[in-house]
Amino acid sequence: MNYETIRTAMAELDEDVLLGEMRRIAEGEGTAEEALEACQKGMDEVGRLFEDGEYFVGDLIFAGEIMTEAVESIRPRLAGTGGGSLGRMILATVKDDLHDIGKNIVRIILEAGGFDVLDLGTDVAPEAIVAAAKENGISVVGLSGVLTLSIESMKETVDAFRNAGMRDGVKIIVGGAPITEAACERIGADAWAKSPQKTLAICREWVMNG
Ligand code: B12
Repeated sequence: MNYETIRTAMAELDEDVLLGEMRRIAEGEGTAEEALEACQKGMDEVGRLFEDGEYFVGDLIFAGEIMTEAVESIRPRLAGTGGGSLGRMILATVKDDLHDIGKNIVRIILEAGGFDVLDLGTDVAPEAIVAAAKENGISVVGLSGVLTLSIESMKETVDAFRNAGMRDGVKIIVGGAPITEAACERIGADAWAKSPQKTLAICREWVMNG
């Protein structure tokens, strides 16, 4: 399997080649994880081309659509037990951020790994996340965001849990392009991750070991 073809097709927005290669993965060639990584690298290239003025917002939207389709197409190969046996958790893109491709990929992996994911969508206000956690008795929360500004929205969300007297009862994991160890500390989250696989491992550990 040549993952470079996937990366290039994603970067060049070549839908036919991208989906054709993903079909081969879906049928059992290569590994789904490496295909996902190649898509991600292609998407980074899309971001760079946008910064350089070669791509426009319409291209970003199209890139989002084909990446989502590509990942959906290999869902059955993203290993796991499924079935929601690890219980319910929340996933949301934070306030003022409309990006949801990364969140949706993380959701696919968490679901494949056994979580029942309550996806609150994008641009979700801190109070709405706290209310949903309270209403559903949820103890694991994943916050996604790719704008630099989202770091502040994540911090506000963690603070909202604290102000509601619920901070000790929830584990919060944050992720998205601008998230680093330093950002995680500033936000006051319990963990952060770049890869969806690592996200699943951390959340599973929380559920298994209380
Ligand atoms: C596609 C895209 C869009 C699409 C989004 C479509 C959609 N449905 O999501 C559209 C066109 C709508 C869009 C809009 C805008 N965008 Co935009 N967009 C991108 C782009 C090219 C890709 C983002 C993406 O999906 N990456 C792929 C996913 C899979 O990666 P990811 O999100 O990082 O997720 C992975 C990990 O981070 C992690 N992860 C994700 N979530 C979580 C959650 C948890 C809990 C964990 C643990 C892990 C985790 O796992 C994921 C899978 O590996 C980026 C550039 C880039 N390369 O990142 C710019 C980018 C994010 N956008 C940018 C900008 C400026 C905008 C706009 C302001 C543009 C404009 N002028 O209108 C608007 C903002 C709208 C808003 N308020 O949010 C800037 C942000 C700059 C900044 N630092 O703040 C970027 C970086 C482009 C750039 N270089 O300038 N965008």
